[in-house]
Amino acid sequence: KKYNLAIVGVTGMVGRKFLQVLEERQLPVENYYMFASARSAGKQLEFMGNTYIVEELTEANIINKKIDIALFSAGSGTSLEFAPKFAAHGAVVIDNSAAWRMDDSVPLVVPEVNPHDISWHHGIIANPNCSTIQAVVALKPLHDLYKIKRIVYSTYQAVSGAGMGGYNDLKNGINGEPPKKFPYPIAGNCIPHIDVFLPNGYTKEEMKMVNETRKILGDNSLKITATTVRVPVYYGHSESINVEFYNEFDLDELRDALSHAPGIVIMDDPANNIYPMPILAEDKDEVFVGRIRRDESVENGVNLWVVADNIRKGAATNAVQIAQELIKMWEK
Ligand code: A2P
Ligand code: 11C
Repeated sequence: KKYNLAIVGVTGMVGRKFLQVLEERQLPVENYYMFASARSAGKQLEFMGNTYIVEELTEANIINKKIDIALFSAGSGTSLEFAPKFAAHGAVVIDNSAAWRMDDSVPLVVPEVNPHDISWHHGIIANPNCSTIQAVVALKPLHDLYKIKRIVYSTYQAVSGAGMGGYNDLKNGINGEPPKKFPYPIAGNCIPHIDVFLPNGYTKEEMKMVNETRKILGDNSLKITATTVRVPVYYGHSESINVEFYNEFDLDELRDALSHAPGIVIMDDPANNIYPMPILAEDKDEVFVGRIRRDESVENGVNLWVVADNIRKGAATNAVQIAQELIKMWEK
């Protein structure tokens, strides 16, 4: 059987990457439908040897298309309004925005971590925040083995996480143009401010990491704190992750467990200057882990340095993987 697949926000940073990943992975698709805002309606788009016309996202344009799966990356407002409409017309929406992630009736899925959660969807499956995805891929095998007590996240996030606007702020900022997307220049700078500030003094990005990690790992007792920072890098988020376990661990065994876990590549040979960096992770689907070392200040602690392409594993690849798992489930 072949399916009808829609891409919503196809002209955006993540939308374009959806196309690239879909072409690489060759899902059993009968028809592709391309949607964006009225601004892009009528634009032509080349994809897998065919020309597609971008359609404006309206309810009239989605009925009668028999869409089975819709990959969304067009912002929270669009997802809030249109995901239920697609679901009502029989599609399963895989939504890259933050709109539905913490809704109790919506699974939040990273296929290497909690693929089983896909089965209880009600028409919407949420794709986590990019910085959460790469973190939980690395943490899941360790939580299974040693039970995590506390996590301290510190992130170094690429400008592409803020879409085309973020990308352009760095590109144009290098030539001295003032920023349009960020509150300060990002070229030659670090901005400890991603998404909006909340009453508790944290940013929304920081609280996404806290809440989404708990939901994906299925453990609301996890103690988590986060500081998220925008850095002048185009692609690839980097994270320092400090973890404390309830149980004792052996560092070699921990390293071995990570090296056998799905979706992870270990890059950890300090003697030869081998460690993950955004320039090495760019355009890769895996999560890269290095600088693995004991936290000598606590009883059962470890430090990890985790890097992944935020537009691939952090967004498009993870969503397409969910679509692949969904199709596998349907075909069982
Ligand atoms: P458009 O290019 O027509 O504005 P990015 O995250 O890179 O900024 O991309 C955002 C994506 O979401 C783009 O494809 C954009 O389309 C799309 N988008 C924004 N607002 C809407 C909307 N109201 N309806 C449909 N798509 C939208
Ligand atoms: C960033 N993590 O790097 C954000 C982008 O909730 O999907 C993703 C925002 C989200 O700016």
